[in-house]
Amino acid sequence: MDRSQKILIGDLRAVARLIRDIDDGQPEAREILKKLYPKTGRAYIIGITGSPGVGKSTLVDCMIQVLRARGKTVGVLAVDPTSPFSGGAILGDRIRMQRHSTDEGVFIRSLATRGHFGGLTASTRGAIAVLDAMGKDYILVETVGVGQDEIEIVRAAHTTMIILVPGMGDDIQAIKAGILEAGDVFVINKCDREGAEKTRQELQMMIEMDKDRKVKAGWKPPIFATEAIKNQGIDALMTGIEEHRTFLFQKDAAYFERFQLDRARMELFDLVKQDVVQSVMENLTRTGQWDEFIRDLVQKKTDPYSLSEQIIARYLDGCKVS
Ligand SMILES: Nc1nc2c(ncn2[C@@H]2O[C@H](COP(=O)(O)OP(=O)(O)OP(=O)(O)O)[C@@H](O)[C@H]2O)c(=O)[nH]1
Ligand SMILES: [Mg+2]
Repeated sequence: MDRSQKILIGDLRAVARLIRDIDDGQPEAREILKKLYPKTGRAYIIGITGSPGVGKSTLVDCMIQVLRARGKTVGVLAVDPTSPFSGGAILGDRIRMQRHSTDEGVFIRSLATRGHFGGLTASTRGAIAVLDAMGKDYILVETVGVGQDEIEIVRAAHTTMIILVPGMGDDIQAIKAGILEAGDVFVINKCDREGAEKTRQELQMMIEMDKDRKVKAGWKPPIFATEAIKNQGIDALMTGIEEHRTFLFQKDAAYFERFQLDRARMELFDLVKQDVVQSVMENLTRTGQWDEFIRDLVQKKTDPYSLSEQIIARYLDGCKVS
């Protein structure tokens, strides 16, 4: 049995090894992913994002419990680019979700993406594909932060959940650009804290003002209040996620088709971007040319525009910078 077949029958050691190889950027992992790709597309993917410490892992733990009670199998990926060596955060995730560690229907892994150029999005997609191919019904992807990188990561999700906590007024302003449009479902966690209602109102106002395509298409992102440490508000949240799922799949055929096309487009775009930059950079750095270019720039011997055009002409034969 080859490695891809082992994934398909859910061999846990093979799955763990493949995800590690993806994280390490092993070329062999890519070959296996090629074989698995046609077998993916069954799982429902939920992206969970929010600033450090808002309670993402605690919520994920609650969500696992609900999904397991419904007889669903669950894969969890904790993506943590900030701690390249399994540091505190990931250790914390493991502990928080430990009660599920002996459950065969749950598979939890963390990704740190060690040692290669900006490959976090591709690695996360790869790891999601592995969990999908092994047959998990739901895949929960936790990413830390509310910036551009996280938006890229959550583009692989069907439903994107953005988590805030009370009294994050500044944070709400900060997420205004970009991430608000990415949110399908909003959660205000730690509702035991003061200011939950005010945060909800601020967020509500921003959603009302938002003129993006999702709202136009007829989905108005709901806001849920939770207290994850006490398992409060989770059922309503899960119902909200299911409603979004129904909306996505059943609104109308054209909407779903566009959603599928958008996702495939982004998937290929992200990968091409990563592959091109990575291979060109590897070449340039190996030959020492990159450092030369940088020195030339500092000494004003040339300009970055000409250099970039020169690089494109050399490495991407036939492509022109317009
Ligand atoms: N008061 C209160 N504390 C909570 C709640 N939910 C989680 N916490 C606590 O908040 C802390 C952070 O929770 P995590 O679930 O690790 O948060 P996270 O967003 O996954 O954190 P990172 O992965 O490090 O970004 C822990 O000490 C939790 O016990 C809540 O509803 N109320
Ligand atoms: Mg966490």
